Amino acid sequence: MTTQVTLTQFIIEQQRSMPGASGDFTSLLNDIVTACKRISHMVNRGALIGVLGSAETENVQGETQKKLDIITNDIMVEALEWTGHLAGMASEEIDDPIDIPAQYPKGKYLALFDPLDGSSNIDVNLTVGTIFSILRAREGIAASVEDFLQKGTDQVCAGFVLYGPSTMMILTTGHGVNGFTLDQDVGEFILTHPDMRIPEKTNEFAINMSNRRFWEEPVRRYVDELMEGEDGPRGENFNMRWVASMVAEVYRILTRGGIFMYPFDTRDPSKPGKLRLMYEANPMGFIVEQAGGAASTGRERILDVKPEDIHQRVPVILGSKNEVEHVVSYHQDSE
Ligand code: P6P
Repeated sequence: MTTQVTLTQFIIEQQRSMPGASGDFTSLLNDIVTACKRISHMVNRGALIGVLGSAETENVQGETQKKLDIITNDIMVEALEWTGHLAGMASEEIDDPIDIPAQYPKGKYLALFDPLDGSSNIDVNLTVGTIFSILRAREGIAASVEDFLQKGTDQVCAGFVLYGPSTMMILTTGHGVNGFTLDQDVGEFILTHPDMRIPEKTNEFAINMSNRRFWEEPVRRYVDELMEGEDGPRGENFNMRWVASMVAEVYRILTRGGIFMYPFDTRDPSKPGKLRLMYEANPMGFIVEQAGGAASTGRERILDVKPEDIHQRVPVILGSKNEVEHVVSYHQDSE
């Protein structure tokens, strides 16, 4: 009989190793897991229950929302607001911080999330996911906007759930990265990928090449050299992938290495990148670093960026350490 370790068992055993752990965090994580199981079921049912397509509304990012963007946001909020573990929430889909209703106690954590990352792929049945980040709050006090503006290094936990051929949860609490696969028959996430590590070297890069004319020179120089292959300065050939779903790209990098870039973009100087710091770049940066990779804006470590706004965007260059350092060195050269 193979002893399968469930996510619940894994979290409780980790809690035992933390002196003074009250079990609040364990309970919060289990509530997030329940929400993500519900989202997995909803995403999987898709066209069968009429949840595909546009909601004909826009989010704070000015992006047209899919029906599932709103549905999954509501699932996360409804699963977490009553638990007494949170002092507030922030979501990609909601302009302002989400208050905990007065009838519920305020807890000692903040949850920030992108409820359905890559949702432009949902109508074409490609992998999407939920990304979440947990910060500490001022216990028992309703969170202010300033309470959310903590650096990525202050994260207690970061994770993402992939809704793909398998539903998987990738999680870090600062002690490495572990992957769990949802056993749909049992309804439990099972530890299938313990202690995930990103290979330092890679020959695979991910970037949306159609934006090349908007990149800064260091990124153009780096990508052009990859494209020159073995005849160019790198002396070897590279492969490219672009799924347009960050969760899928990051999981691929965790399993076989690679570098993912959504760099500074001159299209709109008010938007230094497309991806959002608080609930995309920071959680993914925490996970990638914990797996032995690196995560940079090109000019500074993502986890060191001092947040100014809950929905602020940053350039993102993350993955195999050697390649991220290569891109950073080209930014330094240009300065
Ligand atoms: P583009 C999805 O909308 C997302 O936020 C990330 O998951 C993904 O990496 C990126 O945007 C894709 O952007 O411009 O290629 O559609």
